[in-house]
Amino acid sequence: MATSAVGSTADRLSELRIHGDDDWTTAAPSGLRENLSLLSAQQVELAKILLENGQSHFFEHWSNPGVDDDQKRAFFDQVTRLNSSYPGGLTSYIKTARELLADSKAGKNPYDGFTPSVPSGEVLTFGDDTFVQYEEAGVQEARKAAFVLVAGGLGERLGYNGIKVALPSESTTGTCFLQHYIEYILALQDASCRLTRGEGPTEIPLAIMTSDDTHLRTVNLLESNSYFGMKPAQIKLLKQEKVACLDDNDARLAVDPQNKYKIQTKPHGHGDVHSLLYSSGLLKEWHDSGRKWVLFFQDTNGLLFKAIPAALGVSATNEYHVNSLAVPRKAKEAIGGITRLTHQDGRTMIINVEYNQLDPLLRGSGHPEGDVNSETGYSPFPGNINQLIFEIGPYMEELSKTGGAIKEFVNPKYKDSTKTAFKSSTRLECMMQDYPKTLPPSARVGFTMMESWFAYAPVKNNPEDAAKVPKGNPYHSATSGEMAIYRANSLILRKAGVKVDDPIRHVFNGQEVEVWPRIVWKPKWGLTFSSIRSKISGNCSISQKSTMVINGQNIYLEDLCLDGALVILAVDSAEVKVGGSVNNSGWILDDVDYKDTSLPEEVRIRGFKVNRAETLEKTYNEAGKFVLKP
Ligand code: UGB
Repeated sequence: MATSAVGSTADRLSELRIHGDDDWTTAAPSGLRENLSLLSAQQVELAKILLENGQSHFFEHWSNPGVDDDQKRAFFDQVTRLNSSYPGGLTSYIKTARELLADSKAGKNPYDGFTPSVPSGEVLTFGDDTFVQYEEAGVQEARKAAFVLVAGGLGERLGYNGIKVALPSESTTGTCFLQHYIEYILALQDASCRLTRGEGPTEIPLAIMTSDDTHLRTVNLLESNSYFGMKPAQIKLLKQEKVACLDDNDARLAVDPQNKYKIQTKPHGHGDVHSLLYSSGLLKEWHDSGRKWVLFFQDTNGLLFKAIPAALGVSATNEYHVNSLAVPRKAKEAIGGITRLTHQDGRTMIINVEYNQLDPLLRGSGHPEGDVNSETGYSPFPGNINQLIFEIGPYMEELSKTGGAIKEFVNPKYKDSTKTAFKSSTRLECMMQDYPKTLPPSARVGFTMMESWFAYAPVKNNPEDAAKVPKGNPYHSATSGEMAIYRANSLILRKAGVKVDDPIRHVFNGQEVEVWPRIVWKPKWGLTFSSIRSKISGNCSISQKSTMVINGQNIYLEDLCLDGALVILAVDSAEVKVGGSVNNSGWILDDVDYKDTSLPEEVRIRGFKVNRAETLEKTYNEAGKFVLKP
């Protein structure tokens, strides 16, 4: 049925000619010419853009009018989305793609003319006086902050079927990453408002960047859990669009292998977050409501928020426009290296050099050994953990010039050394940490280096790949991510004066890890080191086999000797002193195999499940002062 509200093909053709257009249609493929009657004026303009940019191949296999018409319209709906979601539209996308593909074919190094060197930044040691002061400064500033979680990635390396923010960060309480993050932000909000007695903004907003791969499941996770205690209006979701795939060096857009009326698309990368914050007006809204800081973070780092207060304190004290969090990096670890780049013309910048580019950059600039550890056992370049803190004023100013466009790159896998054909389609990509690349030299760009044990333990690798990680390098798996939380909490309590037993070593899913006591607390109990220290007194000890869950703000450990499992839940108005000896069989970690499909995926990928053999569990639901002393 070829009838259409916009008239017949002949009418459309003559109408276009009457409007003084060149007769572009004669050069158009017949598949398009014959279907013109289906298109609106706006869609005709888009068709012209495609033809002008060498994309006529899409129409070569179009059926006659009356066949697949809905799919043809859907094609133009997709073209409309791709054109409007990219700064400068498809013309600009294709032009940039051609330039970057030509550079890639010529083997041009994006860092040509730059010499890398190790930058200096703020190096923090957990728990010392400087650290504690920065934490306090950070909590003070927090009410003026807005958080941005980039969660549009599918996590192909992890191979998990759900969204990563729904994965439990640890299996003692089963708290998923998103809940964990939201509870930390709420705890920061409360602590900051208490410290500043409610001056200025009192709610910390959270934006979450999603994609078609993660959007609906993120909405469902939030809605089915009452937003984990946050007000729904505090959370804004920004969905990123994918970009068109490229089939060759001329930037011919790829036809979807499953559907000839569709352009194949792939994710553009986390760098989209800047243009989305800008184009949605959210950044302006935050700025106008008196916010000063924007904090970006990634989907699966269960330790990150331990580092946030001090890092924000560094930003505020040093007046950094951009502050990247970093940890010591092992050579070849899949995290970028923070590098000072000095150009022949004298320009310098401190920027992340991505893990796959650091080695060639070093080899090409007088370091023939490439990305290797120094005598310290670590790469001399601090490892970027992609936790970024921007001062909102300078950030807004920059985005008003760039619209949030970030320098892109392309990474085609060539079939052979002639570099004329690709093994599979590629696309342009961009990374959020490349934002400082367009900043003027006067911008205050710094970094804050923290110890990895308390700042960084992402969940990115599936068990099989994790088991193959070179010995001594972190696994970045669900197993190591969870064990890192217990280790950090044990070490923090040790630093606060608790005698915590040494860990044992155990192999789960082919990965040897340290197993510390399974100690977990809610963020409102232990937001900063000084708040944790203030809740511990006397002689406390915790054995290796123990599990301790602290779920309440005002729970105090005093002369507690724990050898087993202890779970305490208390409302904020209940003050509970916990002491004495707790002895029971506790909770045991039973080994499981990741190939055992009878178990849920989130259990299998960590290689163990918790067997809750015996527990002392106490709940305090009412206001008052209580003592728990078995
Ligand atoms: N993400 C999106 O939101 N959209 C996208 O299109 C893609 C990703 P990965 P990778 O510190 O851990 C980054 O895949 O390759 C989100 C830094 O580039 O985990 O490991 C996604 O949901 C690297 O410099 O990134 O590398 C996730 O939350 C290093 O710092 C986040 O972006 C490393 O992370 C990161 O996606 C690290």
